[in-house]
Amino acid sequence: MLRHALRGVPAAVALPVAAIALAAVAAAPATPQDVAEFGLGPQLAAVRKATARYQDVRVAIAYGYVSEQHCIAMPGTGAMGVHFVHPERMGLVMKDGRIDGTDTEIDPTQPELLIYEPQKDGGLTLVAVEYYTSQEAWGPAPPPTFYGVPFNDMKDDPSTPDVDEGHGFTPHYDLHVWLYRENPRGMFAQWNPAVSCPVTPEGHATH
Ligand SMILES: [Cu+2]
Repeated sequence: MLRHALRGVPAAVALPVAAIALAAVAAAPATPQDVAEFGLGPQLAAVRKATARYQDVRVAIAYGYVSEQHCIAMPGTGAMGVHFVHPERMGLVMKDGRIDGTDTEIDPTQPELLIYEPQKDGGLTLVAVEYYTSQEAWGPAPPPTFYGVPFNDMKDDPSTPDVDEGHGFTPHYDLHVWLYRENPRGMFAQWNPAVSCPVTPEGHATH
């Protein structure tokens, strides 16, 4: 009993210190503009709290996220980075050579994708979380929202054969939330000019 109580003391002291250290590394808060515009300060804080662990990519992998390998950029507009998908949370299936999903549940604390920016030293820095559902699975209802912020309608445009607006996915709804890298274009924009992909021999980044 006494030993148990003594052992409990250092843990109780250490806990707040660890909490403060975690708060210090948790990056970019929502800009005042985002909070004012959408009034989502507490919701964004909750998502950040639930996803801060994925700043260590090894933790993300342990939780089931899988790298999509390519760093996606739109030169002149910005980049996303390297997507890590969670096959289970998406209900991932392949359809006509594209990624499709059968799961329509959207849980803000359990994003279907995480996005990392490759670093010069080979490391990966978490920059955003992303929510996803396939349009076919979702059905004719209005697009899903993140606390009222509507998802983007994403599908390949057959009239631009050299660009894949669907990014390898079948038609889907998605929303990026730039919780870990402040985005000058806004918290929920598709592309972030403050994120970059490494220059490849073929040119600047892939799409
Ligand atoms: Cu993306």
